[in-house]
Amino acid sequence: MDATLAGFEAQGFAIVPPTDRARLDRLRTSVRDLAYEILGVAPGDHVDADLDRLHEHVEPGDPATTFRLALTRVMSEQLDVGREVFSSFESQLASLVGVDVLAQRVPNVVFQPPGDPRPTELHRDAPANSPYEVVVWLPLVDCAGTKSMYLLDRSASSEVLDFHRAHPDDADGFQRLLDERAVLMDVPYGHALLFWPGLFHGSLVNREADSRLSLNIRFKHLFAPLGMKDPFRYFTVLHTSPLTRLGLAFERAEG
Ligand SMILES: O=C(O)CCC(=O)C(=O)O
Ligand SMILES: [Fe+2]
Repeated sequence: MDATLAGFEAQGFAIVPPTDRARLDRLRTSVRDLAYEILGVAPGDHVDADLDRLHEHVEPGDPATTFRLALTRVMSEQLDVGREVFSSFESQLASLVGVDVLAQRVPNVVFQPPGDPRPTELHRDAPANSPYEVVVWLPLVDCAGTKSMYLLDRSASSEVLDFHRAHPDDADGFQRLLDERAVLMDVPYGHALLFWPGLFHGSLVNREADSRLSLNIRFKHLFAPLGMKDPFRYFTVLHTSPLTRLGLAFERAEG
């Protein structure tokens, strides 16, 4: 197994460097180009600064949401984000989901300009998503503090769930426990946070000086149990092994 995944099973997450940094850099530059095309602004010479300063061209609130949705659409039309992300982190992702891989068809784009009033509420992705998926949370700028996302590791996620089940009406106690256990992830650009969908996570209002632009996209083994999402709309087949292709052809022929 890839050594950078040490701790993934115990904690439910790992922050890992890419297998192919050049590929990740090309993806980020393409996203910057598409973002600036949507805004009708000429990009500068530094991709980091262009993305960190997106808030200079987009207001928080509704305009930020409109921009995010437009960027999601052009990215899914013009880029093969699933393939680029999988290849950029291939050594870790193949260790987790194997070589018969489904990729989320349309990645989620998160844009959090400073002060944006709509952070991500506390949630966990499973059971709506399958607990056999891995989430790749990919910052396109350096993310730390309130510009990032908070996560509760495996034991903290179990603890808050147990607390909620034992004291369903104690909202203050729940919030106190959450504040104690949630950790804002420090994920510099050039890394990805890989996490298991059973972990609780969310974000706060971005109180830092710069914008957050991040993607999140899920991968699973073709034959692992599904969650509640329609597999044919939500996922696309990214890769199959020669053996799997023989098996699928056999099943089709045997009807
Ligand atoms: O980036 C965020 O604020 C939330 C992302 C999220 O919920 C996810 O990746 O599953
Ligand atoms: Fe999530």
